[in-house]
Amino acid sequence: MTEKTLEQHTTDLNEDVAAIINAVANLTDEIFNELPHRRGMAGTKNVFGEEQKALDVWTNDVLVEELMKTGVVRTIVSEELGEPLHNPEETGDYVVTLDPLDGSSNIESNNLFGTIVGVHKEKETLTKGKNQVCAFYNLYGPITTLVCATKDGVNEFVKHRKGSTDYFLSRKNMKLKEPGSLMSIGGLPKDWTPAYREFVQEMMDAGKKIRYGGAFVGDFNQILYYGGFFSYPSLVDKPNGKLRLVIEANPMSFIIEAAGGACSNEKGSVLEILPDDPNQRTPIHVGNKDLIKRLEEIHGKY
Ligand code: AFP
Repeated sequence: MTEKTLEQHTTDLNEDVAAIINAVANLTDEIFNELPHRRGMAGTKNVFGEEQKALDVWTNDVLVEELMKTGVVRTIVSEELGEPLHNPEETGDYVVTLDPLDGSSNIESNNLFGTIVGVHKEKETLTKGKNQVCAFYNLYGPITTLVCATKDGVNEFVKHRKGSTDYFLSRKNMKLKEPGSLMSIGGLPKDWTPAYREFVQEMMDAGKKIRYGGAFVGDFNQILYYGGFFSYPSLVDKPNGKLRLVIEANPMSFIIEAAGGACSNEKGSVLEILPDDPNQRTPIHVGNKDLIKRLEEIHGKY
């Protein structure tokens, strides 16, 4: 029997949430086909002072336009916009967070990158990650997949390139494997805190294998498949680490919890943090529950 398409799957969801997922999914071909042609700099900087790649800027523009067209999105918080963008009609119940091209420094080296989306149905623009109703990401890899989570679970859809070009359900109700085998760790080891060093040493002694590719979407995706953990920890001179709470850490934390895992900022769940700035950063650790628990135990000793 042929598996369900993404569009068929979304008919089981709230229709507004379905419209948001399909708006992003329907742009996959357009974005994918553009990838080889926009690998240079756009010549502008985002709010983090980082040079924007042509592809980042372009992808942001097409996604924002399509999401606003759904009529259900009130506000978009995007890495590339700087400030939240409000729908001028002030209609729509949803706040959508967007990292249009996560891992954009991988564009030139041709390593993995993708799009991360979080969906909130809240009056406030900035709310806790636990209030998300859905989160998903698109991975434009050799095989293009869309991994989508609601509180009911996580499913992976694969984009077909022969015959029908729809997304088809490829992994149903994904759960992290026990025991997890991988660790994917960001930040320079010389800048790790003593607590984090102790944790990593324990994980290495326990036989975890290191695999890191430099894009949260790609690194997270392998943890979702093999189990283990992904970290971008607090660093000695950067206590908030590197990754953005609202657009990166929250959607991925929501997905890991829906897959039976846990998330942490070294003190507690990332999903409990009330953001006060759309661009704030947080240490982030996502993975199997027992590993995240152990990470917090070790940090608690210091
Ligand atoms: P870019 O989008 O600037 O490439 O940053 C990617 C990212 O935000 C996240 O996707 C990675 O996990 C992390 O930064 C990689 O950072 P390092 O280059 O310090 O490993």
